[in-house]
Amino acid sequence: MSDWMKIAGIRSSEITDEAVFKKRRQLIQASVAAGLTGMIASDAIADGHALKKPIAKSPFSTDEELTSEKTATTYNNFYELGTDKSDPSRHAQRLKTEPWSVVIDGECDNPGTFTLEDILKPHAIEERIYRLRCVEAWSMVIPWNGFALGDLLTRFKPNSKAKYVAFETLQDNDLPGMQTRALDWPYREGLRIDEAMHPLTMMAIGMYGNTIPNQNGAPMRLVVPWKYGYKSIKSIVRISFVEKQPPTSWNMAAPHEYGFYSNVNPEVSHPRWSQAKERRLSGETSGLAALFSSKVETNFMNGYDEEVASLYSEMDLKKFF
Ligand SMILES: Nc1nc2c(c(=O)[nH]1)N[C@H]1C(S)=C(S)[C@@H](COP(=O)(O)O)O[C@H]1N2
Ligand SMILES: [Mo]
Repeated sequence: MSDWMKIAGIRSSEITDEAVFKKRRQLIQASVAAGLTGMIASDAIADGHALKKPIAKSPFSTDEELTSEKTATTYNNFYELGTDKSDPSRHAQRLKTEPWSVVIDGECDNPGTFTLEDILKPHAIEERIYRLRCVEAWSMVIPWNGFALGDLLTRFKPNSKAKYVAFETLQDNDLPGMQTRALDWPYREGLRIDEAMHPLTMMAIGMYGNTIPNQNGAPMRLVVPWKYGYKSIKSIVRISFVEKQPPTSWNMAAPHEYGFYSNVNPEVSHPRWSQAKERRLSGETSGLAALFSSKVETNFMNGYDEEVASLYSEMDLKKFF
């Protein structure tokens, strides 16, 4: 049994059948339509299966060809471990993930410092095959294992002042990248509370059915599939409910290039390159081969616009990029 299943208290015999996730899909669709995203967690849990059993494959999954596990674990962005794509896997063992604790603070009724087990144990783990589209115009298709971030956040009872959620990565000066000024450490990211609560937003603790490797953000990282990859912050040690839009690492580094929203948008170019297409690192493409792989059109919101468009109906997405 893989570690993440142990951590989440799952027995391999508890894999649920197709009917269960079809039902969950209906629930989620109904809730999204009704704008009741905050209620999804309790509905699914009350349904009896979500608390203890993994759902084999989420209905949110894409059926595109998977990126090979080798590519997904050796071609990475994780600046704390170095800026080269091969640095994170080369220096992976320098990230110490045990013991791990997570601080939950800010505008909520149940703040505290929690062990990893406290954080993960109540959650059913499912597989979601999501594309992750990097702002550097490449993308991968990865089977992530995890659960909806909203299911975690609601446990801490955010109050009415919690308009945003801020996240921070581990800061450890022994990590090779942190001895440089590549970014202003710690790595920081943030979401508006409705984005954080959206059922597509995932806390991942595994990939390809295995515990998530250090270079991919062990022991837990976000995956926000309709936003550029840098929003999917790795190795999270702090989650803060805040009233004002929090500072985020790439936005602080270059505000004209990286906005707070960072929604995948082929119509809003990065000032130095187009975002209209992406190189799909599928199958075994890795390293140099990736540079020569063919380009595919980039979809608005990475193809999730039907699910997330309502979050932005009042906004000019060219201004709030
Ligand atoms: N802490 C931290 N999280 C991070 C990054 C980083 O440098 N540090 N890079 C981001 C970027 S730019 C991308 S594209 C994705 C890459 O995730 P992957 O290596 O698992 O594919 O992680 C994101 N999360
Ligand atoms: Mo990225």
